[in-house]
Amino acid sequence: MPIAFITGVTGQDGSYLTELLLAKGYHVHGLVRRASMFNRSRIEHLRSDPGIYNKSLFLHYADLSDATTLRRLLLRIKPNELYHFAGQSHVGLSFEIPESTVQDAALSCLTLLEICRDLPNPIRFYHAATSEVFGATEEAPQKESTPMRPISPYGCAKAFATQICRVYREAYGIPVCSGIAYNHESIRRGENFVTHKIAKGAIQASRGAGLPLRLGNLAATRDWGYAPEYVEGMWKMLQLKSPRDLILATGKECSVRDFSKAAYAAAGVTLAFEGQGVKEVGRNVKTGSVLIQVDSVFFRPLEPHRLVGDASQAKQSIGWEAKTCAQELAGRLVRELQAIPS
Ligand code: G4F
Repeated sequence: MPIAFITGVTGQDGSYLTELLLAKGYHVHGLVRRASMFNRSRIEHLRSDPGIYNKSLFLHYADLSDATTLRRLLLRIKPNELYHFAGQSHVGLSFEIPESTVQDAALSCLTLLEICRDLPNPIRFYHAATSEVFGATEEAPQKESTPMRPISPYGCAKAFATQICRVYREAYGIPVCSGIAYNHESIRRGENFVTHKIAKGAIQASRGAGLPLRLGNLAATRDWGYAPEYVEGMWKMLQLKSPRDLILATGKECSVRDFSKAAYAAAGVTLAFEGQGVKEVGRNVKTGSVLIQVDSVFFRPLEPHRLVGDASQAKQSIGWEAKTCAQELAGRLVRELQAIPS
């Protein structure tokens, strides 16, 4: 039975991947950051299942900076596959806390590679890279060959990690690959990411509750897909005989404004936008009330140009293709959040 080790097992991708791997008969070992209060809500349904917890799912508590502990764990567990997701991943926040973000996103990856280099048995290693490495790119859609031009501390750290993974693959033969994943969302996404924030705002607006939702750059566009589909692509990437870097994306762009319209429509509210820049508002077409306002607090010092990915190599080499587009995703998030008892 294959054994996987997942850093960031309590996050969105870690939790979906855990479910996928358990269903495939893996034993999954997850790394959880030490804290006085744990946030394990995304895997609580697995942790509280006596047929799963400590039978096929095992949790280990350590920080990414505890290199000795990580080495000891990997030597003892001897995983076949390692998925590295852990770390601060909010782009806006990375401008506020750049040092710890770079520590998490860049140096921890190097630490894990160094450990893998010394292990007696090779571990297949998935590194969670991101479209943020392309930043101010002039090419759209981006391909695996598109030059990296990151424009955030997080993007810079991920660009380093992606490059160092390639170096260790080529120099030491470590079977490591970086999945250059574009935004992938679900109801397990943190509430400070824009899709979750909008879906929640749409539900509140449909119930007639609360103040207008405050958002940042409405014109920003992203290539948004559905997270469970992406973790399947990540697993497939590691099954390649010679793992290589691949883009995981839908290939379609959607603005924050259009995502909001789709989410509010799914909640039964028709939105129309008027005004420009920080004066732009989203109104309820029926009642005329302002439901969305722009707040410059949520703007970032720099915003990527046009992040949209060409995933044709993933289709060719691992048969992976995104199925859910941004509009469908918006509706899905609203319906799934509505179904959660409050
Ligand atoms: O939801 P976001 O914060 O995601 P972002 O910055 O694209 O990053 C996510 O996807 C990347 C690619 O996969 C990952 F590397 C990264 O780790 C993370 O998972 O923001 C999306 C867009 C941005 O352009 C932002 O400026 O939405 C814009 N936005 C507008 N108003 C907002 C808001 N973003 C947030 N978080 N909150 C707002 O109120």
